[in-house]
Amino acid sequence: MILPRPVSFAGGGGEVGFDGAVHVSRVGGPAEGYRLSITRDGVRIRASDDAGEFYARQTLRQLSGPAAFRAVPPDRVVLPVCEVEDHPRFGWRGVMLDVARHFLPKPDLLRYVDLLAAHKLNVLHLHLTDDQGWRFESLRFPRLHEVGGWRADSRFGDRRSGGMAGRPHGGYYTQDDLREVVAYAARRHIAVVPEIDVPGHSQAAVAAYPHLGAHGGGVWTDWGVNPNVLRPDESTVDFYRQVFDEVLDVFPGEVIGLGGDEAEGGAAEGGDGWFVRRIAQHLHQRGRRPFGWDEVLDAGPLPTRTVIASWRGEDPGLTASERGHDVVMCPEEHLYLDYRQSDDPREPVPVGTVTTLEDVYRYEPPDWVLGAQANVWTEHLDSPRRLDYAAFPRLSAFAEVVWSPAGRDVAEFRTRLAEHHLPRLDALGVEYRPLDGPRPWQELPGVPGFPR
Ligand code: TNX
Repeated sequence: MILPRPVSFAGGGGEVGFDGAVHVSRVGGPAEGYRLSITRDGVRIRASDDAGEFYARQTLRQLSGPAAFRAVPPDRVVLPVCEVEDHPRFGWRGVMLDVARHFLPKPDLLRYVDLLAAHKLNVLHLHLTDDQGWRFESLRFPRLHEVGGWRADSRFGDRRSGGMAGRPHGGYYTQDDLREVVAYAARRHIAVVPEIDVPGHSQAAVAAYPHLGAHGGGVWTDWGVNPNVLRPDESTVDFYRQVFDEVLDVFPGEVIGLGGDEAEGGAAEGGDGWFVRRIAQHLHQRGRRPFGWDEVLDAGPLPTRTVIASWRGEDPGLTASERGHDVVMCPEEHLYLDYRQSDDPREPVPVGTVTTLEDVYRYEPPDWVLGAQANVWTEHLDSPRRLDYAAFPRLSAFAEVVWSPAGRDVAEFRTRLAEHHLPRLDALGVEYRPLDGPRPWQELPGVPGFPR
């Protein structure tokens, strides 16, 4: 009944009333771990650390019934007498939200932090910049958010369709907004990892400051891989060092993303990857760990502490590990939540390959990685309702992949999800994809996709 499934659960039979009183203590044990004892004498949490206590309380909330997930939970609930022992399998249990392609307003972002916490996920990777939008307020270079923060139009559905949506899109977070998100997440034991994508996926920045690019152009209104990359010279590196210094000021966490994906042609002065190497060195010198998509492995030698996100399957992750890097797995064939959830023709804006709930659940990360993350790209997710549909319940399956011991049973998971977890998502108001397909208003007939 608990999700993600704990390491062990022993039901003692019977039930006890619970009014919120919990006896908490610290004991030695695995990081983020806890033991929850519900007996006739009361509720007791023995946790390894603060995170462990936090996760014990999440489990307690789950055992309290779906109403515990409402904005006003019941004062008194009935709990099963039981003993739960639990700790996560991986230390990086992440979700990447692409807030660049479509801006996610701050209240909705905070709601996602709560949803991650309820699933015992602990990394929120924010993809803050891309060709189609710049979402980070820069005090030094304000045109980045003022000009780069909005676009005149968007492609309607897949980029291979001829159509445009015919309306502008925009938004950005102030530095105060982002400090608030970081603090809100920290209270829920979630680290926020910002990403400023270089040297590709940068046309919003080039639109704001044309000297950064070779070709100029406005904030991009198309989707896809854009050959218009940053100009590979010292002055552009210097500009970005200043931008990253502002980012470091807002995000105190160790890991800072520099993107590095799909930079066709490379920003290459003295070889491909020159730009990525310079930025990685800068972050390293400032005491942080650079974090890049697996293409950065072609950039030449990077600081060993650089963390690699392996998205083109797991092989790049293996290469990275051989070079001494820590690896976060996010293979697109399992963990791209923008990809369609079935081959049902009613599936809204069907892009990518079929990635069912079961496909996500069956992903088995190797033991030697830091962890894994699910990536939610938002070209076709232009509202929180669309985001909910794409993310859930696949993100619930993912939470179990990164938390629970290996050797899981898909059929058992599906039953537990349907009987116990979907009612919690209902109570939270998450507009997930029902297991048997979209509700009529979740379909988007006429918006062209590109199923692979
Ligand atoms: C590839 S994965 C991208 C994104 C797109 C995504 C669409 C990666 C590092 N780059 O720019 O949004 O595919 O699925």
